[in-house]
Amino acid sequence: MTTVTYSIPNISCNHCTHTIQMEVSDLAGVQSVEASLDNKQATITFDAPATEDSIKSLLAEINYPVAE
Ligand SMILES: [Cu+2]
Repeated sequence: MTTVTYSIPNISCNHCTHTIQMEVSDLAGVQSVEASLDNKQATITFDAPATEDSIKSLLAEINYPVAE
């Protein structure tokens, strides 16, 4: 199990955090998603088949790209 916190500048309201939590939770292998409006971050716990790349790709697709 891996837990990673991503910085996501596009988070601007509670709808954003809700969308991220719903969409990322649907990815196979993702165990938990905690998105924070205050920090503009999402902390995601996952296992195979999810990977950092697949999570970042999904976030970019739904318009919440991860800041590098
Ligand atoms: Cu929003």
